[in-house]
Amino acid sequence: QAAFQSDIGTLLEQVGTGKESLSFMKRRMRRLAAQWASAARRLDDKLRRWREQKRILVHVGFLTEESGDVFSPKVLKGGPLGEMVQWADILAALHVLGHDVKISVSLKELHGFLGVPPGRGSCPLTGPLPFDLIYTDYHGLQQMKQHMGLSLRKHKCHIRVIDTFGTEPAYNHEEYATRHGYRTNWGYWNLHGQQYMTMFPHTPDNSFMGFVAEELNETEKLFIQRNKVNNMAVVYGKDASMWKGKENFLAILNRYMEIHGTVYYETQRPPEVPAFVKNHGLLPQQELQQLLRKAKLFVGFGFPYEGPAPLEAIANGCIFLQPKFNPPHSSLNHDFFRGKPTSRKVSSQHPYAEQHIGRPHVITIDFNNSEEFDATIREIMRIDVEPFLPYEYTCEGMLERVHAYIQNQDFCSPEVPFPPVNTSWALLGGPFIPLTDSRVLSWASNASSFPSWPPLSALRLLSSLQGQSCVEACQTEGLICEPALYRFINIKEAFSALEFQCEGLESEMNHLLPAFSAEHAECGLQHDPLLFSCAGSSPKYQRLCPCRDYRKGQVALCRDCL
Ligand code: U2F
Repeated sequence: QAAFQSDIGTLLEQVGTGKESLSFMKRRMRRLAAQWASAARRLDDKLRRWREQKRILVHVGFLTEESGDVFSPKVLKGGPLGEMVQWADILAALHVLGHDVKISVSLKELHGFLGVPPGRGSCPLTGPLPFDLIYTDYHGLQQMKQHMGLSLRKHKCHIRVIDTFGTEPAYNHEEYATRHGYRTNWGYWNLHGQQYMTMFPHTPDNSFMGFVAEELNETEKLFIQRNKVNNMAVVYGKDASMWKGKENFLAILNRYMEIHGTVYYETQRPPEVPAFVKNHGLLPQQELQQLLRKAKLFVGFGFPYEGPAPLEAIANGCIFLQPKFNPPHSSLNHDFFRGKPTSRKVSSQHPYAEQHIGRPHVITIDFNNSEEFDATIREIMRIDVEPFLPYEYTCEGMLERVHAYIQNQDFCSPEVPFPPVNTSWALLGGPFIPLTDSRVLSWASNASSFPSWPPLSALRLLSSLQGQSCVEACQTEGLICEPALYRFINIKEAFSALEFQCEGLESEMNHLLPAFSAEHAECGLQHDPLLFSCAGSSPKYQRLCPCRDYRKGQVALCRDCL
């Protein structure tokens, strides 16, 4: 049985020393320890149930010397910290949930934990896997392939890949990606899409892992609001390159506000940062939080994309002002995303902040329009906001979500067989098919004897418009697309239930299927479950979409998912 543990002493010992990245992670764990402990108590009270203790290996591939570890030397020099924030929080969550966690940041440790004899690095693991779950990243996956050889195929259902920006099914399916131009340096592992775990809930095709931000109690919130400096702005960007070419906005901002920055510099102020900016240099996380508590505005100039800092700023009562991207940035038109295994369209610097939080905490505007930028700064100085942190980014929210994944996600059991075809969906009609309905389908009761998570009762069947993805179709009904439920709607009866008249019915490998093609009244079923995908659209298709509800502030979980 897994018992919540609030003492993180043994975790800190395990994390090891000798790299700035590890020291950064340990400082963060210590700083948030009390917050994790009180969240654990609250979740324990809420769940009150037996939880199986899992044997978990965490192999952080990008921090291994063998992968080149380009991150560690830049920790104190303005390099990316978002990944370290996330790994520190994953480790803390797994530990606090009471699992048996082992940590590896080198190939030697990986071999040791997997029981591969020293010096026989590329020898396949022959015995049973000594872990129930392995959390790693793309680098780690590659290392495991090289060093576990063929046995990786046998054990891969136990693997979870921490993948910041996400991997869409079309890129993950090796054969399909190769044939249809979705091959990248990263994808093609033929995993189940939900084995990839992202930093933000980018696409429901992947699982949302996330991280946490600092929480404030009511007294702290009041204190912060009282002490806000109305004309103080902090610019987002710890590397000087992020400020390049932004003189125009800085000049406008400087008309109204005192501008602060936390840009790394060695001996001299970087030329990209004008003299009127009060640059603090790169700050320790705790001191950055203090600065954000005073500031009214946190302003992004377009890079870095989708980092943790805007959530920290909003949690500390700042308004986050950021540029809208029109056209959106993606792997098709922007270098940063090029080669990443996703076609996701990034509509602003921080789409989560834009879409899931929004005004008054987040203001997203066209930065090409100087007048609008000027007017927005003046507006910001007039409005008051309260500190805000979405539940899914609190320690309790992260523990709840990770607990639910660990106890329920299962990529090792055989797939539920597709339902029999002699069922009568047409009886039900209406835009949704509530499978809890008393006229519940014969196959559904049959299928429900197979474990499903999210439960089948959460399924709501919808069709998309032509050119619309299932992500969007579900969203327009206040629901979320749930790829785990595709297998229940990949049947011809689902078409008649939605009143599509099929002239023909084909089963194909195409990540947009199941779908209806109006031109020839063709109904297409998905041939390969690995290609079930919420993302993707075509003007040719009206897609069939398995939607579900979600908990307020916890989009990863349906109402009956806990
Ligand atoms: C993102 O990585 P970044 O590290 O650039 O993301 P940020 O949002 O800037 O900040 C990450 C953390 O850095 C901390 C801050 C955040 O938790 O508290 N920090 C700090 O300690 N001291 C400072 O002076 C300033 C910030 C993203 F997370 C990555 O996944 C991407 O690879 C990267 C590029 O898009 O952006």
